[in-house]
Amino acid sequence: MTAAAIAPRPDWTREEIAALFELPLPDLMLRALKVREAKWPEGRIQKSQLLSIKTGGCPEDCGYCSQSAHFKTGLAASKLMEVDAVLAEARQAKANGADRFCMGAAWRSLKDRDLPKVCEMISAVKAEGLETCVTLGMLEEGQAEKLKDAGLDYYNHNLDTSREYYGKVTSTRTYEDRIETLDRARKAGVSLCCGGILGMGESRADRVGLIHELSMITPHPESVTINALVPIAGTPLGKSEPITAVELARAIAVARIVMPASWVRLSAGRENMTEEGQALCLAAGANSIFVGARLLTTANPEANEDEQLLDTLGLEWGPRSDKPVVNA
Ligand code: SAM
Ligand code: DTB
Ligand code: SF4
Repeated sequence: MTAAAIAPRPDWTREEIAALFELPLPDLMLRALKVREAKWPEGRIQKSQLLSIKTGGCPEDCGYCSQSAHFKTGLAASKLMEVDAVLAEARQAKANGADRFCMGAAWRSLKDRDLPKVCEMISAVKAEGLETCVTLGMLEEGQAEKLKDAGLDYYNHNLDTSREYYGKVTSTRTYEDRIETLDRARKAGVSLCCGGILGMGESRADRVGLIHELSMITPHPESVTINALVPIAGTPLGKSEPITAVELARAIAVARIVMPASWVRLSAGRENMTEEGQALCLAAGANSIFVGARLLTTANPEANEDEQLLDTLGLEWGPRSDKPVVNA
C-alpha cells in the first residue's frame, strides 16, 4: 500500500471503527502494519520524558488521578517548580536520549500569573534542543499564543474516554471544555497531543467513541497518547478491572489505522505490563513511549529495562527528525 493510499481521513464513522476493533487480532495487526510500512518506514520508537512541575492539590475531580484534592491518595502537594530545577531535569532527560520533554501541572486551568514562569521554562527547555510539551489544564483566549511564542511545540490535553462515559470519570468540566482548549492550542499553531485512558471500567463502545472523537479533530492530533490506567488507591477508579494487553494492543492498532500520520504513544501503565504485553503494543503500531523512571507521580520502567525491551524486539530509538511520510 502506498503512503498516498493511507491519507488521514476526518470522516471515519463509529461503525467503521467498531468493525476494526472486531477484526481477528492478526488481521487488525496486519492492517496496522501496512500503515506503519507506508507512513513510518523507519519504524523507530520516539522517547518523551515527563516532569510534574506542579504536583497535587488539583480542584478537579478526575476519578483516576492521584493529584485531585477531592481524594485521599497520600500525595503531598507542592508549588510550581523553579525554572533552574526544571532545566536540570530537562538536561538529564536529553542525556537519557529523550527528544521531547513534557511538563505537567495539576491545575484546572492556567492562570495568567503563572504564565511568565511557564513561558520561561518552555524557552529554557527548547534552547536545550528538546521538543517542548506542556499540560496545564484549560486555556483561556490568548494564552496559547504566549506559550507558542515562548517555543511550545505540543499541548497535551486528553479527551480521556468517550463523550458518553466522560461524566462517569469527571464532573468538574465537560467534554466541550476539553475541545475548546484543544481548539485554542491549534489556533495558536501549537501541535496537539491528545488521547485517553483505557481500563477505567469503560466498554469497548467507549473505546470506539474515544478514537472516533480523536479522528474528528481536523487535522488529527499530531500525537495520540494511549494510557492504561495506573490504579491509584483512594481514587474512585482505583479498583477498576485492568485493561488486558490484547485490548490495549487492539486500541493502539485501531489508532494507528485511523490516525496514520500521528505519533501513537504507549503511555502510562507500562510499569504494570509484561515485556510481552508491551511488545504486542509496539508491534500493533505504537511508535512512542514515555521514558524515565517516573511519569508524573507514579513509577515507569527504568532506562535499562527499556533498553532491554528494545533490544529484545530489535527496535531502534527514533531521532527527532523522524516524521510520517507525507502523502503525495
Ligand atoms: N491537569 C491537567 C489536565 O488534566 O489536563 C494536566 C495533567 S493530567 C495528570 C494529564 C493526563 O494524565 C490526564 O488527562 C490523564 O489522561 C492522564 N492520567 C492522569 N492520571 C492517570 C492515571 N492514574 N493513569 C493513567 N493516566 C493518567
Ligand atoms: C498522558 O496522556 N499521559 C501522561 C501525560 N499525558 C501528561 C501522564 C500520565 C500520568 C500517569 C499517572 C501519574 O504518574 O500521575
Ligand atoms: Fe487535576 Fe489533571 Fe489530575 Fe484532573 S487529571 S485531577 S485536572 S491534575
